[in-house]
Amino acid sequence: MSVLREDFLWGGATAANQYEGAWDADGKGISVSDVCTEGSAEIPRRVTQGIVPGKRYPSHEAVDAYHHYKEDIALFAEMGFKCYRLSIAWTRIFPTGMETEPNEKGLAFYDRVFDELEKYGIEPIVTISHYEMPFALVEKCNGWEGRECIDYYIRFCEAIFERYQNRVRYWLTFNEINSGTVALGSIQALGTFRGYSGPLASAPDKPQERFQALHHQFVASARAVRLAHEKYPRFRMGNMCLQAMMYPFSSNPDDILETEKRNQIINFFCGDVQVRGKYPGYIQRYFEENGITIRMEERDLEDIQKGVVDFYTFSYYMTTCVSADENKEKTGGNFMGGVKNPYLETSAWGWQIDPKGLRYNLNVLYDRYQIPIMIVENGLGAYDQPEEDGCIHDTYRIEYMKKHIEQMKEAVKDGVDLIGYTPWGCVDLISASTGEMAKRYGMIYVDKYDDGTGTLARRKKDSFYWYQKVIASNGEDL
Ligand code: BGP
Repeated sequence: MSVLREDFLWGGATAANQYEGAWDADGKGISVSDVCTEGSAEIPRRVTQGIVPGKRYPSHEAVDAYHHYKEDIALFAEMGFKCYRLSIAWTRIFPTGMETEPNEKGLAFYDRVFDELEKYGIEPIVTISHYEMPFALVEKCNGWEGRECIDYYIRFCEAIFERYQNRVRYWLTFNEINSGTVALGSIQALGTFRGYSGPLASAPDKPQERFQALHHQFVASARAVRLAHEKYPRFRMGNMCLQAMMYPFSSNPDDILETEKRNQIINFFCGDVQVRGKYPGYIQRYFEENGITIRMEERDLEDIQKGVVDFYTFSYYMTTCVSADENKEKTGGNFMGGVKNPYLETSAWGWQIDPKGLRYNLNVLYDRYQIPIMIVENGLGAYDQPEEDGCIHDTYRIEYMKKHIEQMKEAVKDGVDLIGYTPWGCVDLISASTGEMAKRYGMIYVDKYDDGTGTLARRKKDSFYWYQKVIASNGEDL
């Protein structure tokens, strides 16, 4: 008998804006990611107000899954995927977000994708909004700061719920919703960057706007969940948080308290709202101390209370430390850096690698919420070097995944109800933070490079065969 449940959802994850390309095909509108330029580990990725001629926007072609989805899904099936997490590009369905009727060609594209998944018995897990809101809504109402986004989002949900009701059962309302609790989230997650052009990480931080925008996302998410529960009882609705748990750097009580405070705001606040159905006590103090006042309408708190999710999902790449001492050495990271942990190694992009942190995260989350959990992103962004014969011996990726899966199993033994695992970027795609191709996560290599060259041909890396074996043994043969 295996440690993991027999119906464990093994799979992989992608997002439309980093994967599909075809940014203006068949009536698609411009998304916030379509105005984010290329960048690299050294050169910051920038955002522009609209598309500026002469700049390179990697999402425009990405790895062209719009035209390669069939071969990719066939490869997923060959690896043994039970599920596949994808997002539906809002701008394919409602190009500016404000139309009253959906774009049929956009809807038809995802029908074709779901046909293909059905052919292989792969269960889709759909992220409704993954860093790809219509750019027109940034111009119109400063993204999610505008309350009208709630209605536009619900219109989008109504269209896709109705259309795919018999094909999709698992839905996630917002990707990494808690990225809105930090400054960087104002670009791709919240769209609150009207008028700003420049590096993603240097946008002027406006916490009042961010938390107002987040409130609108909470209401939108809750209404989507309510709509699903009322009209489509077979749906299972999940949230999605970026889980970057923080450890106290030392046993100094000041470090402990500072860590607790940051974990509350960054790692728990959104989950507390979406799972427990109300604003937690600690956020009131944070709002007061930071001069934040949330404008609410009467129904909002009731929606939040009634629209709680059925399962909790999260991305996991790293942990960081917190110290009350400002001078401690820092490390980079997935949306949020922190104090460097002397016990951990880092990836080439400075993300601290911490498999045991995954077990810790799972335990903490399950203790807190007591609902099923799914890990919907995890993986190692690395520079892959194909051999002369084209083979990619990515032993470092196998090592990374093996250690994380081991810890995931430990967490299950600890009693966590873990229902699935979908490693990020199962096929190489564009990095969200740096906009580069060179940061690869896939088990499938895509012949595509940062200068725009490449045949887009797909090749199996060593990790492809390894993951195939892991799935076939339900995680026993690592
Ligand atoms: C998460 C996002 C993904 C993905 C991943 C890896 O924050 O949900 O969209 O990109 O991180 O990050 P990156 O692409 O920056 O390496």
